[in-house]
Amino acid sequence: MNSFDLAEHPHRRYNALTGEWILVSPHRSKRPWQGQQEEVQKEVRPQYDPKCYLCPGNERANGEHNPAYQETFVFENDFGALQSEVPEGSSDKEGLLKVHSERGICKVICFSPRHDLALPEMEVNDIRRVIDVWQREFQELGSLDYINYVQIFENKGSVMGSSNPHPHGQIWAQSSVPVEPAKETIQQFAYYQQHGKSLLENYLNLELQEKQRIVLVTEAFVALVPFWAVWPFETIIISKRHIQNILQLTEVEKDDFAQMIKGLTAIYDKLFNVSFPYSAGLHQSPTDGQEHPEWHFHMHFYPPLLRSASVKKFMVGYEMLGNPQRDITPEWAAERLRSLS
Ligand code: H2U
Ligand code: ZN
Repeated sequence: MNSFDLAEHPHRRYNALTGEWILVSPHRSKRPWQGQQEEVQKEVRPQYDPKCYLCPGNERANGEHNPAYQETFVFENDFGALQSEVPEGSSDKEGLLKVHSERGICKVICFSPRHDLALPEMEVNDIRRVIDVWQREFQELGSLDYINYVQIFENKGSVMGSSNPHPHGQIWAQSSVPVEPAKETIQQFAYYQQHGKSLLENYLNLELQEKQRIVLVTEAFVALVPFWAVWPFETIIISKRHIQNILQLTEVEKDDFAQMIKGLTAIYDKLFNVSFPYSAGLHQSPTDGQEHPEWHFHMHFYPPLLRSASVKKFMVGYEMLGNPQRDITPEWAAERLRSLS
């Protein structure tokens, strides 16, 4: 038998950020690349759609009219999953039936007045305006005393459940730290306690040495396919500087972040020659009044597509019952993405 090779042999990888494991089966992906063989019908959208509830001036479900906004527009989600006024309540029966009331605020952010643009097609300056909005909202929502976490995200594409092609994102801000950032808090905290350094700072240094999983580098950020990626073309944007949240980005870094988001999403669009669907979002320190020196600002991209514009990865079977599994290696995915930059 040959010696163990990450590119050949089945193995488990550890996700240092969540403490979870994934199964990688590289021997199954020895088939030829078929990514770009599909002819995709490009959807042509108007700049303004009179029936779109996000376009300037149009009516929303609650009867309100959007203003004639020129840049970005933020409103409270008319069907928010969270509500700001909820009676306080909790119970715990023998540690088995636990419940507590949850308060929060859900908002929708229109990235642009243009119905036909997605982030990769927007000007860097306009993406920079979206980052300014994220910063402002994080500040405002995070300073409310009952808000302890502000989750900023985007669902792009109907396969991700996005209800409308108009470029938009969401914010869900709430009293509890949701499960994913809570896992990352535990992992980063333990690492910081032990090493006195940010987990992602040390991880990024390793990645910059190994180079194989790097996709795109700017002045202040690095985009890479994480060592422990679950989704075929999953990426993470990590700030080179160890900062806890978006409020600490300088003006120059915000411009650079806009550049990075445009660059990465444009690479994604080239991969299968389609407006690439994903769920993406910022992960940053909780807004619970603590300092959280362990936290390191980053952004995840979780795209579902596997082999073409229509073949997506399913998280079923073993993945629901065991743990996530992938065939193509993160190194191979990174190489594909890098070749498109
Ligand atoms: P998604 O496309 O990611 O689902 O986000 C759109 C959000 O917009 C969705 O959460 C809200 C939905 O509740 N919405 C309004 O707030 N007002 C409307 O008139 C329609 C949709
Ligand atoms: Zn629209």
